[in-house]
Amino acid sequence: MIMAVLFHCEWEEGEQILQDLSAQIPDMDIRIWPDVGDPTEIEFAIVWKLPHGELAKCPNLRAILSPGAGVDHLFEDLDLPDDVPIGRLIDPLMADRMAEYTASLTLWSHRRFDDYAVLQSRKVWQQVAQKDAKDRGVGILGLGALGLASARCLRPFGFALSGWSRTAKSEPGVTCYHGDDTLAQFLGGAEVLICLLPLTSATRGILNAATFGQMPAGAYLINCARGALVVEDDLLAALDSGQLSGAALDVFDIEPLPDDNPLWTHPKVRITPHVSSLTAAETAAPMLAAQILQVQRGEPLDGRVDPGAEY
Ligand code: NDP
Ligand code: OXD
Repeated sequence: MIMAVLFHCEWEEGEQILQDLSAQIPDMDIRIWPDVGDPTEIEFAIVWKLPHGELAKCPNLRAILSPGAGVDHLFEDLDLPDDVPIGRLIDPLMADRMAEYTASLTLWSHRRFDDYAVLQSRKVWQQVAQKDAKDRGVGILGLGALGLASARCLRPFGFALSGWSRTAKSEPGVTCYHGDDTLAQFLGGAEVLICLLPLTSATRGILNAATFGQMPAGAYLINCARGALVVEDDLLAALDSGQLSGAALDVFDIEPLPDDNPLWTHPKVRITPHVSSLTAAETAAPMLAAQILQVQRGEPLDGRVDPGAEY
């Protein structure tokens, strides 16, 4: 019987991932969706935002692999087969890329460059009060692969670092909180909040009027995870009231961000187009090929997702 891989990834890097995969698993028949052929021949799916219902048509799937770190795009498919292992990328290069982004924006906010940009626009020579890093609380929502890399990148600056996760964690130089009961306490110390949570049923809309209200007045939000973690109207209200001093947003509920979205022109918002940590073919293709081989050999799957937790 022919065994095939279904591939769907519309990123610019998708073409290179495909080429590298073809070289690394030459005996596999890679089929680019929608040219699935006989769906009973599909053994593996490497898919990003595949239209919902398509995986359910492949009865012999042995693994579903995300070419990114997030798997919310899979769990949003109500017809996702529930008995097939799901793998995601845990890639040190992506962690480095994310840490560069979150550290840059943390320093940007800490050193008040937005305030200086406003003063410059008015030709005002004025020094703004500056805290030392040890007095600046930086909180990281999500202490997983990317959250931990961000914490480790920021640690040498001496910030008062804290992190929040679902299960207990221990990380030098980071005050670790876990579980819903500790969220308010964690947020109370987050003058800069870096969001690196997966989007799940438990985290959707977690950043809202109530949780913004638990942060110190004038806190700064950096969201690199998923747009739907944030209630956008509440974010706009918190920015307008001054509860938040600003936000750096890389991800949005609807991407690309529609032209008429007020975030585009909000003076306190910095926008990047979902670039904080792009998948790199150079590292992703070998990891995806290795995941396929692991399943074929009956070995544990790297980056295996817990379907109950949705990440
Ligand atoms: P991980 O799964 O490694 O880490 C997720 C972290 O969130 C873990 O610490 C986990 O807790 C915590 N968490 C999950 N659910 C809850 C909850 N209900 N309450 C408290 N904590 C929770 O993910 P990654 O670090 O690899 O990636 C994080 C997200 O970043 C991805 O899901 C994706 O959406 C986004 N991303 C964005 C990119 C971009 O370019 N903008 C690029 C790559 C990823 P615990 O440790 O206890 O399990
Ligand atoms: C990812 C992403 O999850 O790029 O990898 O958003």
